[in-house]
Amino acid sequence: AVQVEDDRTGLTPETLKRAFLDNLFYIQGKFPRLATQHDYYMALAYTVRDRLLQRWISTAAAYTEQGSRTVAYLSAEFLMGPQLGHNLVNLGIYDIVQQAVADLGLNLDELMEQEAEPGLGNGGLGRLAACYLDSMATLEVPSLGYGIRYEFGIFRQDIRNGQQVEVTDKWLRLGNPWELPRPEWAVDVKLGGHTEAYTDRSGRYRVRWIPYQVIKGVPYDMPIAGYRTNTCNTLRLWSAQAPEAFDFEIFNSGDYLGAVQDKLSSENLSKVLYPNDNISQGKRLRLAQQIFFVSCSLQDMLRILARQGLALSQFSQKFVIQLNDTHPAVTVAELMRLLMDEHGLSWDAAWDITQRSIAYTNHTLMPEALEKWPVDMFGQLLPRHLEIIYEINHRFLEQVRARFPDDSDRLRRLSLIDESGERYVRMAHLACVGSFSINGVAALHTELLKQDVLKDFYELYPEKFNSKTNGVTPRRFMVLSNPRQTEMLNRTIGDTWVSRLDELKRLEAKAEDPSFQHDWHMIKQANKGDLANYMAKQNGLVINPESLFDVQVKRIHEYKRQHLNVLHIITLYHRLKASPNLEVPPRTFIFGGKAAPGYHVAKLMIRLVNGVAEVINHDPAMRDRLKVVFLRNFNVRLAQRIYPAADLSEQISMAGKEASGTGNMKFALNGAVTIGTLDGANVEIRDEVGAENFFLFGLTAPEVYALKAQGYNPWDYYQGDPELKQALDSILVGTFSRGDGEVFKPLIDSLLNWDPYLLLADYQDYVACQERVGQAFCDRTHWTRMSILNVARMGLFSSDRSIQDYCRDVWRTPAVPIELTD
Ligand code: 26Q
Repeated sequence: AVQVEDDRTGLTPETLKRAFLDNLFYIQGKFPRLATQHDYYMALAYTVRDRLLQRWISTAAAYTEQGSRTVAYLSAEFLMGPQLGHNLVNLGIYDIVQQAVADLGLNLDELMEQEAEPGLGNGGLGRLAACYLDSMATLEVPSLGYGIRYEFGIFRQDIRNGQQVEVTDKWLRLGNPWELPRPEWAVDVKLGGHTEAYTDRSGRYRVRWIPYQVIKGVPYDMPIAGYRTNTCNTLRLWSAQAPEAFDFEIFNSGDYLGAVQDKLSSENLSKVLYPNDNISQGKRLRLAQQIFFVSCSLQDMLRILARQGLALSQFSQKFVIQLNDTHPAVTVAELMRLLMDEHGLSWDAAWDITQRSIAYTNHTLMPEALEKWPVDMFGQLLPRHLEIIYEINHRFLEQVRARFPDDSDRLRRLSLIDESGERYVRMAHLACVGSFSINGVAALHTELLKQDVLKDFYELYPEKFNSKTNGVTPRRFMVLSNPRQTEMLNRTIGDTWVSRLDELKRLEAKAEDPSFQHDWHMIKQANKGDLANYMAKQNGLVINPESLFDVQVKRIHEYKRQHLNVLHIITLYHRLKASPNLEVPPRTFIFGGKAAPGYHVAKLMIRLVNGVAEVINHDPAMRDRLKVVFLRNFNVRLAQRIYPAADLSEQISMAGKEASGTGNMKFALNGAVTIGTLDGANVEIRDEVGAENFFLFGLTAPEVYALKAQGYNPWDYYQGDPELKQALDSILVGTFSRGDGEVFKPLIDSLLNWDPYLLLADYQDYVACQERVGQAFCDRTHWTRMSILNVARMGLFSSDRSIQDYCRDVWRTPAVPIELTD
């Protein structure tokens, strides 16, 4: 029989072209003469989506039939980035589609540029969630991501007069072809009000919650395709809506306009992503967002459980819930409430299920990032949950008292309620007590959790603690973003490394091969040329692609120390002014990253980078020697342009502050060499690539603690180092602020008086280390060899490895291969 390819599933060029034009006509309602680039993008996106849906349906059918054990990954953030290119890679049709659209006179890169990226996250934590979804699908692990469908993602960053300006991110404006609304699975979430005790018909004590407000959560599903597997999992994001009738009848009888107002305020819940990274403000709306997506997700899991004919007692066999930090930690109380109040289970039965189902990942050592909610606020919004938390705490502290008699200090430290001043609910404590697994995100981070932040919990429950070093997906951060290096890898070691990253090891044999080194260098040059063109367009600068591209891109934060990088630049500038014949390679310093809108010092740091850039880039003596560039609006799309072009990766946080870092891995995978402290995953990166291929500087975490304990005085360093003094003084007198001696005063004052992140203590070692970097870069063979070995030894840092570790040690979820059905 003649096999005719289906227009919705076929993968040949002819079928793809036909489907594409069909979608342009019937979905966009345009014919080619009228179609915009965006219309073409949408037509292509729907063409790709059709192919995903076929896999999605087969996957859902298999999981339902087999009742597969499923990971529920709960995260307030999923920083997905653009979907079109990534889906083309994972479906294995990138090249075919590129050719097909070219045949129609279109350019795939240009179409991909049309997509508004879903920026539903701040930085590392949100991007990690996205990498993990990719790896779970690739490893055929049944999984459901649960989060919030923010109408406004992370703000767009504009730079005006050297300063950050925030612009709202209306990413849904032109429609989102990558989501399917599922209104039939909407659920209600209660907020506010009070509770009442009553006795049920069998004489049991029960509690009923009379809420002040009910909000409807509507799920929107995004397909998550694995790399060259048939698996297509789901990311389910909840959108808040006013319920149909509730507020009309009960609260606002007669007041139509008032009721419409209330509806609007309900919809505010999923309106905007909080733009803070590693800092928690106790805002009521933020807590409402957390309970909203947690309650929706748990109700959805209970619906799925019932649909598959499973009993409540089987919940922990069907699902394992991974909490991405404490943002969804209210899961512990909400699952208890649902099981007891709505499904009639006893406390003990509900607690058994809860504790067996939940696992918690901690992502921070920063005290100001540990979430705590004022008890009053918590009780007003979630009266029933507060009661449950009090009861959990009561029973928990009883156990602690039995294990550690007469240790009231320990009880105070462990309590779920902080009572040292105003009373707070401690979300990390709730997560620790309510879960069977607690993990850090890098070896050092987990050790510091055990010794410090969660020490008391470690003494109580050592068996719960484990470490899972973060990873990144090589599909997005190599295959999609760095086609040149991908092609060279494929040519050299075949293409199986894409899902088995440790195979990059086989490159080591080539590290000394001059012709291989030459090709490797040329690829880096070409990537740098692309970024130089981008910088010319964006920043109006002529960049020498032969210069050392020294890059720091990440959220702007004092602990990440972008201003230490700036102090080095200023020092180099002063040295070159004083000794024009100094032999240093030309360097281009590249920065990117957003500051939380309310974080004034971080915004000043951006201003400082731009102030230094203005002076250096306009100094004729610096031409072809130094350039400084701040790239606006660092996001996933821009990240994909930057990593492939970097020579040097700046990972210079104060030791003991960066939980893991993941940008460090993306840079090294793309052949950048790292300059860094012994912090987070830098430690493991250095162990893997070898100390000789990594530029280490700075105090270690224990040295940091010792110095602080002994009494740190930044002033001593300022007085003791003329170059440091000159650098700080030049900022203070307005050299980089057009003579204004006030602007940067708060920044410099903080450094001279407190310097909580020890910039001044690490300055000298950093500058000396940068000198060694410069010398190494001048020896091209040496540098290229380091670059090759960095890539060859990145196998450990695939998110596939991280997910395999979670599956083995925490989730116990077997892979479920999917067969395609028509
Ligand atoms: C909390 C409460 C209220 C508002 C906002 C927040 C909030 C939001 C985002 C707190 C923290 C975050 C983000 C934290 C984060 O990105 N942490 C990073 O996680 C990465 C993945 O594990 C690590 O690699 C980084 O080291 C860590 O900083």
